[in-house]
Amino acid sequence: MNHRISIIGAPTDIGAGVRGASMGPEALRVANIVPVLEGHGLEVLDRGNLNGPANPWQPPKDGYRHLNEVVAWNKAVHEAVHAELALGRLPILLGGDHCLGLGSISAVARHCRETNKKLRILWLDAHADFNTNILTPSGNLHGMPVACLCGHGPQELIEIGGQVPAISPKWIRQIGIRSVDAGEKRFVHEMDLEVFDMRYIDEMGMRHAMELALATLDINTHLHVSFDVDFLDPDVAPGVGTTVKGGPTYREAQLCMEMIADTGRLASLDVMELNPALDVRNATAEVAVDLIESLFGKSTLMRK
Ligand code: HAR
Ligand code: MN
Ligand code: MN
Ligand code: MN
Repeated sequence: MNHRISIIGAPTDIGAGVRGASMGPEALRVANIVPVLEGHGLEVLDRGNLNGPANPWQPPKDGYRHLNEVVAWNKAVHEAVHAELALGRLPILLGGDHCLGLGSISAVARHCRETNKKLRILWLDAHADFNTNILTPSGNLHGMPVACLCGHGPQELIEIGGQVPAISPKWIRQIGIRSVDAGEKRFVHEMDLEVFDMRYIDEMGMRHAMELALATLDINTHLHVSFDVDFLDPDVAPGVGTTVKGGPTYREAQLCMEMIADTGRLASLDVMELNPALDVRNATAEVAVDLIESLFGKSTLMRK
């Protein structure tokens, strides 16, 4: 794995239906994300925070809330993430709400085209984030980034990566899903997304889900993890805007991260949707940093 890490903060809640994810980057810093990674021998550069428009808190227009502002933030994220990849570094995007996964992953996809790499995306989330302006019950763009990446969304958003669609649905594995809207569910099936939902994890176990999600990676694969903190059960992670009961336990999430670390292929990461306004003494930020530590190779005594 690349040991040169760049932290990029994107302090906005522009795509969310609840305010507060804009404070996520600072809460992760307060939870010691930089020294914890440095403690594992990684070289960490904190690039500070990106800038973008304020949240005007308006109702949706044509099924999209704050589209212009979401485009501006995603352009900033796209350029920042791409610049770090071009320098040969491993970007960690600190969100911010999950609409920014579009800017981040479109940058990763562009970098993979430029360097002839295969791309595998692990989408760790309670939600499929596969809505369109027709299907969405809310107009919130954090419910749409996966559809946008696959080419289904407003032109000014889907073209940010320079190629439409930015990715193929075949490159994605969704894990932990347990809240999908009715129309969104039909669209997930139509596009044939590979989803390891909570029912699958209950029946088959996290180990088996991850074995399949990580199958067929090779030396030429760029592995991107988009970690929506609401992936976790609300008992361990209350500090998110859209909690959904019945998520992975602390240990199930650790196993997920440990198995990703074991591949040695992790090359970029998003940490999204942390909402300090809803957290309890920064506990969710601390759990997120714990899990990130495992993702970067903290191991138990059983392994080297
Ligand atoms: N599916 C719902 C909607 O589109 C809720 C989406 C919530 N998304 C996130 N990110 N919190 O996963 O409004
Ligand atoms: Mn999400
Ligand atoms: Mn979510
Ligand atoms: Mn440690």
